[in-house]
Amino acid sequence: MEKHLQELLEQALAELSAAADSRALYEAKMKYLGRAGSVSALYKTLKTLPQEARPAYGQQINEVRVQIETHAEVRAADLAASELSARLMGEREDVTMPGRRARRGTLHPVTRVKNQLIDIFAGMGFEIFEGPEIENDYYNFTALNTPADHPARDMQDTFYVSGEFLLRTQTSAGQIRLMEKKKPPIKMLSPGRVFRSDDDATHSPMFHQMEGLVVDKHITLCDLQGMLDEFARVMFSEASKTRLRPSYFPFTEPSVEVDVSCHACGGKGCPLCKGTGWIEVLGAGMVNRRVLENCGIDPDKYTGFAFGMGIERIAMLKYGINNIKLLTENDVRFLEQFR
Ligand code: 2U9
Repeated sequence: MEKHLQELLEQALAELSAAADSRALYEAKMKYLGRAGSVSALYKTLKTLPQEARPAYGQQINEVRVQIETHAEVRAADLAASELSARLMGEREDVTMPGRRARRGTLHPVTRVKNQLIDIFAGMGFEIFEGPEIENDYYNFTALNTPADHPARDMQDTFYVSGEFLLRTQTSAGQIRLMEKKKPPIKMLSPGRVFRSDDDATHSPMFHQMEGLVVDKHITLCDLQGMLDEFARVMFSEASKTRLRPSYFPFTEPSVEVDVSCHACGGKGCPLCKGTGWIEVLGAGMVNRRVLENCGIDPDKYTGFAFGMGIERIAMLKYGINNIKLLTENDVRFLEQFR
């Protein structure tokens, strides 16, 4: 090989070897093999040579070009491999590093109490039935023996949607719908949202109710109290007792308010039970015979008991919550206490 070609080749190979990265390698290669590169310039000198000298010189230039190309390829592969491994080293994950702990959510206290109530009553054989939130006047009031002039129908208590349609004030409206279709024995539990125009520290315009209904032959108030005793023991304390006080609801006769012995003081008297030893927890009674008749059930053959409670009230009593608004504010500091 001609001396100047040999020198050019050695210089090119040295520069390719010295290239520190792919970019520098590309530039070094272009310096020799690019359109304006030194090797390309050599090809242009061919036509200045005598005809017979051209093939041998041309072959030598080719050899220089091929050697530069081959060396550039080998060098490119080396650089790509070392650049990849440097990148991988930089990105390497430390699998032994402790993970960032994800903050786990909690069930809302109303959901917890609702689930617990469903567990208790489903365990006693109650079926769950959820009716519509928008009801008509008949199912929400008339069928439940609440006549047209009853104060519960007052515009100030009930949210009317339009005409005869309203936001249900009690889940028992849906129970009537089911009773029209299903004949006794009936044992159903209706959890759901209800709406009343009421707003203070213990009342909210929307709250959750749980109403239960049992209709069969020979059902008595004793059956009701036995079942509520079991509910109070599971929900509040193993030592809980219940007592019934006379009351009035249009849909039950007789009607009762149900008190549970205070779970905070065991019945001795404390601020929670206002010194009485008892806490009013729910309302109940024997289903009014007119309600049974409205659903096509013969009240001389069948009797039934019904009860109703506000789930927020149970949650407030159970967890010592003094303002119902805490249950709708969704303050995480409040909610995360319920684990
Ligand atoms: C049918 C017939 C009667 C359900 C009952 C109560 C008594 C009661 C209140 C408790 C607190 C509503 O959420 S609250 O404001 N409920 O006192 N509810 S008896 O009576 C029924 C249910 C269904 C067919």
